[in-house]
Amino acid sequence: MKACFMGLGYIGLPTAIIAAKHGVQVIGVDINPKVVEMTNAGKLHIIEPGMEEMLQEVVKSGALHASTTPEVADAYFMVVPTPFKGDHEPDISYVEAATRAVLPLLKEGDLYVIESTSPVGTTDKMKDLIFSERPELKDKIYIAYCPERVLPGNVIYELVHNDRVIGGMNEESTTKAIEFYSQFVQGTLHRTNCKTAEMCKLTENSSRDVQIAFANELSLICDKAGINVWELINLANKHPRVNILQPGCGVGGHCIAVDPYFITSDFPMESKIIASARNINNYKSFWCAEKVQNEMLKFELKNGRKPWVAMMGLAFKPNIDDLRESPAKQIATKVMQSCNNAQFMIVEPNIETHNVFKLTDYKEAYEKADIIVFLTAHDPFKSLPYREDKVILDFCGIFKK
Ligand code: SAJ
Repeated sequence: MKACFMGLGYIGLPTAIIAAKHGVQVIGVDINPKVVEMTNAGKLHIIEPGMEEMLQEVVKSGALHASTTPEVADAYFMVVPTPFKGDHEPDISYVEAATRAVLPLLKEGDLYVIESTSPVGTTDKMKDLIFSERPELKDKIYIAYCPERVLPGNVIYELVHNDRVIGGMNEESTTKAIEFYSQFVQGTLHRTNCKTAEMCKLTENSSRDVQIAFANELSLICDKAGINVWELINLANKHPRVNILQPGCGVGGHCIAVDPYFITSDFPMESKIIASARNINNYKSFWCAEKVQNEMLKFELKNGRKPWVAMMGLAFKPNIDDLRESPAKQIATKVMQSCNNAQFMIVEPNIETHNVFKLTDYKEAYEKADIIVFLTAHDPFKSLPYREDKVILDFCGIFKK
């Protein structure tokens, strides 16, 4: 069995590597020649623990090779980005371009799968495109949608152990896709249709966004009411049927802050809670930035000098080194741009250097700063002692008590 993965990003590359490790002959395709070159040299261009060793193994054994152009295979996987265009409208042009690239190679009996997070109806659109260009393949190939659900940082485990939802354009397509994924997935493969599978992916991330928005809304209420939100949530969660998530400085990353817009854009009248959750989570970052600016002013008025401010954590979530789409980074940037005469120390223990920020060691910054702003709940911060003599803005629950 030969499989062609279109897109060697955060999902395409790990999936290609795991498939290759489980006996599939894999060709990985990316439009970026640098990515192709690095992959063929056994060098991982993404950040994922344990993945590089596995890449080297499959490149060395010949099970995986990368190229800028697709090759004839038995199964084709579209694992390309679906970004926004205009005002949060999903842009499926990469899925379409990848589909057009494999169109001439498709033959009877092949499997075509979309993994990219996609608006509802995308698989049907690609099916129509394929059959309009290659009408002789009608009823002769298998088409399915199968979203990924892996958590960055834990991809090797989750790619194999998570359950997956597989939605074919017909029963035969679902069965064919299940046959492929069962080569390396140990979790249960759940059957459905394309539209439900597309909506399922959007629902999972929107559900988490709504739950985080609830926690963030509580944090705003508690700030006004003088209640410790962390204690409150901990106590409420003692109820057997309550499970509130944690507030933070906003929602970042490439999925949870993005995917809900794929629903709100297509169903604006119906998706009230989903849209509102997006607004609350975006607003939380502005609110945090304003809090910092206010504390800086208060400090200056009280002490007659500009404060030293430590921004603790830049990554989009705890214990990773991924700064893309990070609310912590946005807040640090916004505050620094609006107050260029204050003294800032930027801390991110998971990276060594940054091309914009000069980084300071976390213990040194904590010692030296007058105002400490905890933006990302990295583990090392939790061992710092609470200091009454400093202004501490704990947006992510480092000192929950
Ligand atoms: N966050 C909070 N409070 C919480 C939990 C998270 O503020 O209680 C914030 C994080 O700090 C971060 C953001 O939410 O800024 C997103 O982090 P995350 O850990 O919730 O999720 P991601 O974006 O790393 O991965 C998600 C996962 N989806 C779900 O948990 C439903 C993952 O399983 C998906 O595969 C991934 O999106 C994806 O690619 O779609």
